[in-house]
Amino acid sequence: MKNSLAEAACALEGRRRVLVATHVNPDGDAIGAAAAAAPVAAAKGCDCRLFLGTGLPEFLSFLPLPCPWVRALGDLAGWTPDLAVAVDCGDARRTGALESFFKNRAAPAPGWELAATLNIDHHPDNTLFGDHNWADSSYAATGAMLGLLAEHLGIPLAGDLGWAVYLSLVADTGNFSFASTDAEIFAMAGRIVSNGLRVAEFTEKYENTWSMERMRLWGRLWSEVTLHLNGAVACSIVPAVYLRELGLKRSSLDGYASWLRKIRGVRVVLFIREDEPGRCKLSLRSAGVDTQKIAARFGGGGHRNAAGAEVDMAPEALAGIVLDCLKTML
Ligand SMILES: [Mn+2]
Repeated sequence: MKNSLAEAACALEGRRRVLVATHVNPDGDAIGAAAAAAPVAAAKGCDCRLFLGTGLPEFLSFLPLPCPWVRALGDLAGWTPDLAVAVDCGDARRTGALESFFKNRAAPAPGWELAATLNIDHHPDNTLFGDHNWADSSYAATGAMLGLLAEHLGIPLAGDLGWAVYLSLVADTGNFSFASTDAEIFAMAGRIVSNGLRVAEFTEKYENTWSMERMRLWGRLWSEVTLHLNGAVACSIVPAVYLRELGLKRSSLDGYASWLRKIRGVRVVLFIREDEPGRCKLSLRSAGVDTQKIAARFGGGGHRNAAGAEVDMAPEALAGIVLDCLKTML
């Protein structure tokens, strides 16, 4: 019962107002899982809101959202949840402005003292920070867990809910290509398609949407990739000025790191985005090398094959340290 689908289903019982939150700078699984959680709660009779503290990324704005969303808690304008659900967050810190609520139940506004918390996630280092939890790293995507929860409650994965769960599956399996892509994932995708999702229509909205500026940025970065440790590591650094010059947002780099795995012989991708002088986002992608261990050294987290951290350091210095770590691991 503890830490299970049953516990998650039970946590929804008798709730009236459910706030769904996900991690800052959300990816496809985060938005898909959040958008899937709302109809699940709504089917139990709840009024729902989404909290997206860092906004809805442009490349995911095609997804129909099931309920109103807010960027700041103040925008809830007196609407008070009796359950707050965090999806795709390994720990409370990932929820941004809701961190102290999820961590210590510090009420951001009067009335919040009565709200319980539910944590649904698939990160292996999940800290079980909810009053109720369902954390299981055997799932390829948090959205797949929401899909199972919906089906458990008798809600078919169709319409907008189908789109939300499908987005999660596609995003966290790298278009059904990572090791986490198992028969269950294909079976769930199959049920969604049986229920009416048109794959080509989804792909058109999700994939074929690039601006020329984004294409130019990737081209520039690809021309500057360096190889290390006998070709086993590909390293790419994005100075902040590149994005500024092209008028691009950070989200224009989503998916970039995984692409470098295409280089023959590369087992680890080391990708560093400079956000401001002395502050970087480190992203690691690998085949079989435990990158979560490296990210954890910098206070970050993630999965074995995909991990990241925010680091106060210059990009070149950070690259040097990570390459030293990798030298002992490869
Ligand atoms: Mn995920």
